[in-house]
Amino acid sequence: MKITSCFFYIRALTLIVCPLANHALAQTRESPPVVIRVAQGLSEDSHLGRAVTLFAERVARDSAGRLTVKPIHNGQAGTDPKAMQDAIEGKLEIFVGSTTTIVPAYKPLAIWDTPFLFANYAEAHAVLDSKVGQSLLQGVSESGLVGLAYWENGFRNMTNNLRPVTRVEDFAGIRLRTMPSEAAINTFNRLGVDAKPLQFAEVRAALQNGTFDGQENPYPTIVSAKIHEVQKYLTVTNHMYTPYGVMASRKWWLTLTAADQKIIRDAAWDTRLFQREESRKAADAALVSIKASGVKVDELAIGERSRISHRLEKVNAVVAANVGLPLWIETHNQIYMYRSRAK
Ligand code: TK8
Repeated sequence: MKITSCFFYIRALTLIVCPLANHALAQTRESPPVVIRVAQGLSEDSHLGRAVTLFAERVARDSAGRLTVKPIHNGQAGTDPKAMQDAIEGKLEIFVGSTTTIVPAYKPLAIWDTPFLFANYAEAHAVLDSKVGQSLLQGVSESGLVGLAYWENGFRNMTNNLRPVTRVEDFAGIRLRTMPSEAAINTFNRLGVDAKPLQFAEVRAALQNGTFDGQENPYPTIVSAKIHEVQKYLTVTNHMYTPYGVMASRKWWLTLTAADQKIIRDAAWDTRLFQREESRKAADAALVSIKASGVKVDELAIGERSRISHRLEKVNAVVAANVGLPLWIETHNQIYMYRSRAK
């Protein structure tokens, strides 16, 4: 090969390769491939597990495969507080947990622990997605987490091994596991229960070995953790609606480009509709499974719900003080507005 033609080849090669290499470099600099671990406490086939799968597909699609979601199901990333702490420290990218379990990191979220706050699913969804719900979610960033969306754990119902509970008096002395939240503990203690917090992952064993007599959770969560297999009685109390918070690590979030943040935020937000729908269907199916497994399911006797609400007025006052009166009032205004429109 002559020197001149050799030079020509090298020159041609540089012209082709250099722009490609530069382009790849620019891409890497702006938006490197990202792995997003998403930890959640229920099984892979639960409504929550399937929602995380959908979220993963959506993120992969919208980022052309550059952002990869790696779900961690069944609490395999550790207890809820551990996963939350890891997210705060930047050791985990996203944590999906009951807002109640996030209260220790961001107190105002305790507003959602108000007993009997929501009358039905539609009302809960409307208020959570309203201005007051969303600005609360934005406030979470003070805690080291970034709130992306509210998904649904659902209306909670009480189970136990001691006796059927249909009247206020029946709650007496039941050793009940609650979530680690002041409002949850106060609610049940006011009803005469001996309420103590315990990590969700340990609930089944604690019921089985008799450390606790009962617990309270939405139907699909009970079934996902096989809690119904170690419980005799369930009362349809619907005493609290717990949202799930889809929470990103703020430390990690701030390393992302605005475009990637948008892809992830939009995917979490849009997935809420699928997740809530699946959660509702799962609640119906789970109740059937719970009954089929031999658990006796009771309703509260007529008039008992208002007796219970009356007993819980002091709990409301504590929640209002903890979250601040403006948030308390704004939330209740939003609920009343929704109710008057829904009529
Ligand atoms: C799942 C928890 C759980 C919660 C609880 O990780 O602790 O009782 O209801 O569902 O979020």
